[in-house]
Amino acid sequence: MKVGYCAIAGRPNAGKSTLLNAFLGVKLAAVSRRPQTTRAKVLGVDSGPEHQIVFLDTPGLLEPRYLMQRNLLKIAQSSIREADVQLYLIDAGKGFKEEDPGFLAKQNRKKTIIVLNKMDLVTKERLLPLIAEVSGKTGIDEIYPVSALRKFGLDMLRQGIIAKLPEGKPFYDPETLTDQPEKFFVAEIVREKLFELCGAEVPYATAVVIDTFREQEGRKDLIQATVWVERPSQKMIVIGQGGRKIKAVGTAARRGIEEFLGRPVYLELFVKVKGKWREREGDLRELGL
Ligand SMILES: Nc1nc2c(ncn2[C@@H]2O[C@H](COP(=O)(O)OP(=O)(O)OP(=O)(O)O)[C@@H](O)[C@H]2O)c(=O)[nH]1
Ligand SMILES: [Mg+2]
Repeated sequence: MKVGYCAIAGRPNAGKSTLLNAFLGVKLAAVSRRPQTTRAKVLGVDSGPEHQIVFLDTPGLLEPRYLMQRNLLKIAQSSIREADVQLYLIDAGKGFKEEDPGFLAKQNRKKTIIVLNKMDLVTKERLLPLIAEVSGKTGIDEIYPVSALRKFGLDMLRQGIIAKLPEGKPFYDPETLTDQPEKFFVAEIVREKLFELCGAEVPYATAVVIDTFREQEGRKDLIQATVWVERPSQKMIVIGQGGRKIKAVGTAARRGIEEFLGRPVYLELFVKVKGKWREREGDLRELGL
């Protein structure tokens, strides 16, 4: 069997988490229209009769400006180093950016596959010039056009990944989808809804911690989560007029969690302030970042 790790890397918002979900056919990773949604390595296992690809979704690559972003870059880079194959995603609608060669230069070329994602937004005429530009600037000619959202080009890409994997025994049972606990995904679903429903800046200042995750005999599971923000003004935005915003976040998150877990739950959200947590080592550790 062909078995190994495949890191999904690229600039923020390129569609890395969407691609992971598309490969697995399950909504595992948080996706939003805003850049810098993913903050942790998310592992997803794709098993077939003759292959097992262990995908690692990573935070978007960018020049870090504060401590949390530096930590995120380290997470992405360590996944890329560990992996047998690296996918480098480019948003085909936006094209190749000056930063891309810099990020690619640091990586082992032999294990890199370039993925032109969001091809549904690009005309066919743009494809060949784009491929020529990208291969010219990177020297990498393994380039696959796909649409993670519309799910095309994925089978070819999967074959391309498998071809680069070593032979080996599977790491995971074929039924396994991930190694993260349910709690992790529950927190991610809440965070995804904050990204969807709160104003432009606020989601970046939020972290979600699950305080209680309790199965209850004969009743729905109880989940209590704290949404940490950095300033009282952000707390007001997250709570909203008469609590309307947090209620909407809670309802959307509960639906997502129920779909993910396949069972009904009670979800209670609390909003609390922890000043400048994104810049403090200890706070980041406590919040699992
Ligand atoms: N049209 C189109 N949109 C896409 C495609 N793939 C992803 N998107 C959209 O692009 C946005 C970002 O997607 P994500 O999957 O969160 O991107 P990401 O690379 O994981 O972003 P970070 O985690 O922030 O680095 C979302 O609004 C997606 O719906 C695609 O193939 N076509
Ligand atoms: Mg992501």
